[in-house]
Amino acid sequence: MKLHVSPPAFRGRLHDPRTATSIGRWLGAAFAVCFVTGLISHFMQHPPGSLADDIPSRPVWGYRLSQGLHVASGIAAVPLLLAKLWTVYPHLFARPPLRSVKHALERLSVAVLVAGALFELSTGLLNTAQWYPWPFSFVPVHYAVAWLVVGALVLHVAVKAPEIRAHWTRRSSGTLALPAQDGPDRRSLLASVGAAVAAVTLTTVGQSFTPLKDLLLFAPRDPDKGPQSLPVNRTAAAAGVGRIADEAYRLVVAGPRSYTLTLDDLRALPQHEVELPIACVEGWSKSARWSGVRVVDLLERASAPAHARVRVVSLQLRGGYRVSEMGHRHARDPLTLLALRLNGEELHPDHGYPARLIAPDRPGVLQTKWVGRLEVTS
Ligand SMILES: Nc1nc2c(c(=O)[nH]1)N[C@H]1C(S)=C(S)[C@@H](COP(=O)(O)O)O[C@H]1N2
Ligand SMILES: [Mo]
Repeated sequence: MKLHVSPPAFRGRLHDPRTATSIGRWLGAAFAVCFVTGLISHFMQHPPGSLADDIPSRPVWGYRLSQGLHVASGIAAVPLLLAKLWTVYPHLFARPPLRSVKHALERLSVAVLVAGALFELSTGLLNTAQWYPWPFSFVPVHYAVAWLVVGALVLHVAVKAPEIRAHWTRRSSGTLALPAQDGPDRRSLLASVGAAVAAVTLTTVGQSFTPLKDLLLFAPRDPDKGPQSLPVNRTAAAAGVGRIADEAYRLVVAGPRSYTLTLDDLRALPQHEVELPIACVEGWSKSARWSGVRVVDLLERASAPAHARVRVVSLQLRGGYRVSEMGHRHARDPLTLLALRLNGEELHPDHGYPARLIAPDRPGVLQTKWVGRLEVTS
């Protein structure tokens, strides 16, 4: 007796190549933006070797825009990916499942693409919520899998080039059986996907694009919440520094001519005011008014050479963000301050009392708080 199982029948245009291509190009665009801005963020945080000196310190909002786009395009990709998977899932039931070596390789690349894309979007999304329910370290893994996804995506687009070309030229070919006209069903599917993308974007993008902050609904961070109206990622208590006593505080500037300043010495130096954002890699961003001493003034006093880099060291004893490095463009920028005040008041302990770094066009993780030492490095 022969057992006959017939695969489910999928008819209708919502599962056809034209719908898949329509959604796919928006998904592809979201992934492209996400990948490029991810690379920008990666290189600004971990510049390889001599590249550290090429990182620009302007425009001041550069990293804020780039990282805002990274998180927004990742969030927009979620409904797009779900819609795309729904459109193409009948292919999972196509028989025979494997037709040739070439077909098997193509299926394998799609499996890598789908798994990698789901991994990147879910880990990225949980990261914006500062929730790390996994045993590996987020940044290197998120970065490595991004390359895997992009490789599989390029392969996928190459394999599907005939379908994509047929869609763009609106030519119906016999083998691909693309309907020449769009039907109302397809239009309403695409409109719903577009509405979903608009909804998730508008209700989250306010965390970095403050004019839309009143629409925040799902965004994990409200840019207005926090001491001195500025969010905090790691509090003084969590960092183990608590409130640093004024009398005990010293700033050491280590260079060709090293020196040490007390808090009163720092307050007596020329103070400057700047308006600069904290742009956290996790997607929130907020501008504030900072005042303090120019880092370039502190470096000149130590006779630092013009091309010197600077290592900024926190009084925090443990944790990945206690040290940050700065190329000479950031170190010499007149907007780069060792800030003592925020929005007209002394820094709150959670914002780095008594002194924190604030520099233009710089990822939030590198805006070191509770600074105790500036080291001139060559
Ligand atoms: N020493 C130290 N500095 C730090 C951090 C930290 O954990 N330790 N967190 C960084 C991160 S991730 C961000 S986004 C900003 C947050 O700055 P805020 O608390 O002033 O808003 O501080 C940065 N500076
Ligand atoms: Mo951050």
